[in-house]
Amino acid sequence: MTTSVNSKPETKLTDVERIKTDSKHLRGSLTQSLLDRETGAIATDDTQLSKFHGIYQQDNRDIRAERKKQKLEPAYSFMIRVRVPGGVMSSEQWLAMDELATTHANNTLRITTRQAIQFHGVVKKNLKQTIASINDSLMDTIAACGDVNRNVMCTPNPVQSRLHSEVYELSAKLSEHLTPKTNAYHEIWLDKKKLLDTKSEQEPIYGDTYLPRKFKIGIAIPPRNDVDVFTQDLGFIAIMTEGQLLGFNVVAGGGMGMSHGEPDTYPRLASVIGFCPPDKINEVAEKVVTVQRDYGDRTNRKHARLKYTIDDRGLDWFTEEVNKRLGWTLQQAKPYEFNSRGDRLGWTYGTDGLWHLTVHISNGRLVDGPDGKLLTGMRKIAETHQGEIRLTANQNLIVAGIPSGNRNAVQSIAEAHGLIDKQLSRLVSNAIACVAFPTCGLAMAESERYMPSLLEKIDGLLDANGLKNVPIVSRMTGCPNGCARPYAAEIGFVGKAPGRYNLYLGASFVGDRLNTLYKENIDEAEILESLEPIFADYASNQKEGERFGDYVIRAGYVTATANRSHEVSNVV
Ligand code: SRM
Ligand code: SF4
Repeated sequence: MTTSVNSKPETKLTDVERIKTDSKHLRGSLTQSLLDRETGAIATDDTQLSKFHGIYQQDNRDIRAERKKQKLEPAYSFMIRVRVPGGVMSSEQWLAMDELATTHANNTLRITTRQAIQFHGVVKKNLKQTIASINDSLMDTIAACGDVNRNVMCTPNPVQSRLHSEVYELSAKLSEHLTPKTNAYHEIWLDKKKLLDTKSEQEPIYGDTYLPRKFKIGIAIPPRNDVDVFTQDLGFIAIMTEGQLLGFNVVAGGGMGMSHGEPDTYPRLASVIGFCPPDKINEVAEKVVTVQRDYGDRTNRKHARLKYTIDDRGLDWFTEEVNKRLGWTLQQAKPYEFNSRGDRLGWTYGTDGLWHLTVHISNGRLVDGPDGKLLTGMRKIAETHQGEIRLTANQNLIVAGIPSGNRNAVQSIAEAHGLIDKQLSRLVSNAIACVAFPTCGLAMAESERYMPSLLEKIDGLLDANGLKNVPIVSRMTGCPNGCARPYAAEIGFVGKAPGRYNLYLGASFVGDRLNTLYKENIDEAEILESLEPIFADYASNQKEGERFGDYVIRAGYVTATANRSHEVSNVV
């Protein structure tokens, strides 16, 4: 937080707070902006409000300089994020998304790191129609972005299918409970009747100015921590006894975002604050949200996430405040154990007697390209498949609930369209990357478009050291915001400038320890030079079953970072 001359904390609210306050519950001048045919953009204030409706204004950065030279406005288009609570959708819904991808977007569908779907490249004149079509398929985009609770994540575990459906139902209800109640979305995008008196409209949980910043919830079903529960503002860890759901451990204060060179910003893993019964998760989430609503920093957006509220005031204060608002006390957390974060690719047989096929999608981008006709393949599967399509936190897809009789048909389509790749390395199957160029306005380096070629080279090094079958969690982002949760990766690459990355090492395999900065601002040659001797050392000196992330700490390449990491090189 900045301080003024008299040393009192700066209390001036951020401009986004003004925009929210003046917006009449997120209406702003969005309707007028959509009608303005002079420009492909929307009004500046509306670019903040559109996020609450799941819409980001972007421009194609590949051609930004050229357009400027030609004195043209940037090539504006919009990214639309569709909420998919728990990542579960029907085949019909998949087909509806596919149709929009090919009619209004850039012929791709993007599975996000939070189990949602993104369209890129939608131009202003098609925005309203696209949102209306999304709603026709019983999906929506409200609260997919903005200072509210985002898509609620949930382990889409196909093996423990009965438990999954119980926990999934809870995550869907939680998502609904925390959805903003404003009528603005329906008025602007769906032409529903306008409320004449917006003053009497209530946002019972958020209040008129919503939250100070984005808020994220994930629910993990051990032994898998695919949702990276400790990176969430609020996480729930399902606790089972003899296959029955007993309740959830509650964790709070996770978050990845930081800024280069600003040590007051940092990634943090969530702290365990207690346990609650299954029927109490909405109540617990609501109280945590209201504590953050009332105490989060509205004067500095870089210091506005729950992790800073907790660190500024103390975990004990926070837990007490939540308990006070609940009117009862969270119980003591119960033991749990995680053993993985990646998806189990290929076929699994569920406790529901149905088959599930998990398909690897490189960095979540479904496109018809040289590596296969992924978009067409999934369309054909969805046309024949009656069950669900589930999106994973590792940007993959599960064709879920396939009766034995349909298994071969799905397998044939998947094979014919390059959706099943038997050659996939362990490194690649455990990797994720954020979008970055050309659409992300904050990207400093490539990510999604670059990571596959870098991984191929790293795989070469692993292979040369006999490590090709060792699973290692690696993640890349094009900037320090952390959209692919890179600070929770055993090997993390964070973009610093075109072609240059910070290299982080030493997070735990299961996601309960952050990594540490090992080398700063290095290019591809330096990345490979840095990793090669470490792999050789690991190959010769690892103890049985010792994970790469643990080894680099024991061998002294970096020191361990428990739950809060700074951008200070910690090489020992
Ligand atoms: Fe993110 C901003 C993409 C998950 C932390 N994120 C952005 C924007 C919208 C850029 C912008 O503000 O203009 C990116 C749009 C790129 C594009 O062209 O599509 C973007 N974030 C993504 C996605 C699509 C990455 C992906 O490859 O899948 C993910 C969408 C998730 C979803 O469905 O809701 C995505 N973003 C995350 C995650 C991971 C997570 O939530 O599990 C994080 C780290 C966790 C966290 O929030 O701390 C994350 N995104 C950020 C931040 C930093 C927030 C902070 O506290 O500092 C920003 C920048 C901001 O908010 O100012 C950001
Ligand atoms: Fe964009 Fe940075 Fe997020 Fe990547 S990590 S999508 S570059 S904001």
